Amino acid sequence: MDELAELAASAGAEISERVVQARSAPEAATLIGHGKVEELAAAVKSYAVDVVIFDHDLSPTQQRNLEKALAVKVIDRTQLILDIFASRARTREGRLQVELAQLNYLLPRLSGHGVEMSRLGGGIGTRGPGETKLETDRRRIAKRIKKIADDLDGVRAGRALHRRRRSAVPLATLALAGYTNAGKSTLFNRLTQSEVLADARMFATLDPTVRPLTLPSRRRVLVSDTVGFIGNLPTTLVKAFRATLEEVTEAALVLHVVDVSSASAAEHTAHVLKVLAEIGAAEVPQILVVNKIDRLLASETDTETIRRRLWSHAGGHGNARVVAVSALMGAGMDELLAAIDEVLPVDPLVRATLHLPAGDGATLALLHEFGRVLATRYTGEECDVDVEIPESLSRRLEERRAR
Ligand SMILES: Nc1nc2c(ncn2[C@@H]2O[C@H](COP(=O)(O)OP(=O)(O)OP(=O)(O)O)[C@@H](O)[C@H]2O)c(=O)[nH]1
Ligand SMILES: [Mg+2]
Repeated sequence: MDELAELAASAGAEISERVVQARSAPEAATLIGHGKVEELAAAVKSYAVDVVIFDHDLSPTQQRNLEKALAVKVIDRTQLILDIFASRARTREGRLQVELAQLNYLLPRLSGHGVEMSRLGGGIGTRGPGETKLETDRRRIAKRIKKIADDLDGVRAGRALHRRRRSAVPLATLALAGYTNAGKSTLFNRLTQSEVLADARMFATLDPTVRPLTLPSRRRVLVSDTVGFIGNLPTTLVKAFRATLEEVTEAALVLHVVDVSSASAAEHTAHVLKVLAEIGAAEVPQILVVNKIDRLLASETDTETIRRRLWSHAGGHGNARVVAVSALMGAGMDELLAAIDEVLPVDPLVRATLHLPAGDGATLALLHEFGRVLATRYTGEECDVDVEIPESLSRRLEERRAR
């Protein structure tokens, strides 16, 4: 309920009243049962509320019955989150993703309306002979979904190209991931000296942002800030943001940020680990960044204690590096940077056979300087060189030859 209140506040709502109903089973018509509906109706009147938000999925019938009985708008948690997303999406891809999620949410609900919406109506040219409104609605939505999916494919192809270009330059990506409000954007700003929006509202970040960062080892990497996670998100919604989450799956290292000052920190950690596994990022090396330690008592900041607490709800991953920081105050940044340098899979060595013009002294010199030349075979004007070199050099050479 606290999380729902926070979400509602993030959507711009003011909370007038919380009502809790305990039942052995949900009631089919109204979820909460008649007596409770009456009590709720009285509260709606006395506080003059505009909207009632349920922390439970509502069936289309329940939603309709409740709206009739309460005479105000009734929404559930998913719709609230969709509303927040819709108001935050800035990029074209973000907007398309949100619309896709909204339509996917709507489609199964339409079928629920079956009987009422099957009325034949006017609207010349909107439907064929004998076609029901439901069918036209479904078809229109399905068509729109298809169109958005195509548009998204286009946007994603462009993005994949971007990422390929990015990976042609040997820069690893660090992805910030974590529960909404954990402090990812604050840490992003701290690490990269940027000023992306960091805000107490949930889901402040929707579209990924990427900035360069130079590590103490002088290696340059890219840091990517991403959309936050939240519990009980319908899979259709999660899927709509798959593209954004690709930043995480394709990263060399995930900085899993958790707000340790939250009473639910352990649940949040477990949830994020679960989602990371679902999107195929379970194998990506991870550092658990324990954030907001400025809010803890000094006696609570012991890393081992924190680790035990955070892993109480999660299986596995218990051996990830844990670094305690305060992104807001800047504490622990040196430790975090050192940990990144240690954990980041370094430019690994690759074996290759290069086919070069025999006169390409510059390349041969590079190979000798940065790698190991195992054998050289000359055939006339050309030569084959067996080498063991850092991947970044191999990529640089390929790129040079492609030009
Ligand atoms: N006390 C304290 N507050 C912090 C710290 N880091 C972030 N915050 C606050 O936590 C709130 C959320 O921070 P963000 O950086 O926007 O969090 P986020 O993870 O990017 O959140 P979303 O983008 O909404 O998922 C803001 O009000 C920050 O000022 C910290 O180390 N200490
Ligand atoms: Mg953010």
